Amino acid sequence: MISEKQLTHLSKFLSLVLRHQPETISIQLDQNGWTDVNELIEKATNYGVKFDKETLKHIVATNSKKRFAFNDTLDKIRASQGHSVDIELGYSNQKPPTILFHGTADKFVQSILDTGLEKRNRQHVHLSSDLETALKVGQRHGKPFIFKVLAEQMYNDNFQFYISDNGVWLTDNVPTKYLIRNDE
Ligand code: HQG
Repeated sequence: MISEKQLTHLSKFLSLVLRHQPETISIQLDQNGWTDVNELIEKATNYGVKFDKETLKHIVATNSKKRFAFNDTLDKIRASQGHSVDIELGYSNQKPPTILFHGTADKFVQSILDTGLEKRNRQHVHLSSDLETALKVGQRHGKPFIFKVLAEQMYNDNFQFYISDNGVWLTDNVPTKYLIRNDE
């Protein structure tokens, strides 16, 4: 049986190659972010990271954030969001809840108030429908700070919103006028 620690390690490795640096193991993502499962396993093995399709299925099914998804025929896999590489996830524009949350760190607050939320290295700004998730996301960067995003108002002003297969809300940018400090 594979340990929790090994599963976490593998999940991080998959995030690296399926979101950011497929070239690390010489795989390519297609325009929608998919890569062939057998090729992924083979190239990862050549790179020194060994796993089989059953383990991959286990990760897709049990990963805490459901970060990865198979296609219908289970021969392709992709990350559901979080990419820095330029791909088209193909989600359609959807009306978001009235308020969404963005978790960040204290040290970024002033800059965010100056320029709004930007996608930085990723393809989208990431938002969540619950405060708890936003807190966890913020904690990754330092002392967490939460912004409320006036998402429905943005949508009515013709900003596009997408929800990923694993429930993360995505948009291109959030201008300052749609941001409310959660401590206000
Ligand atoms: C900040 C994880 C200064 C932004 C999470 C964030 C998420 C600014 C950082 C997903 C800024 C980028 C994404 C501005 C934005 N000035 N800082 N104008 N605009 N920022 O990691 O949202 O666990 O690229 O606030 O759960 O933290 O990997 O984005 O702090 O869903 O599956 O720039 O990654 O998913 O950081 O996280 P990131 P994020 P996984």
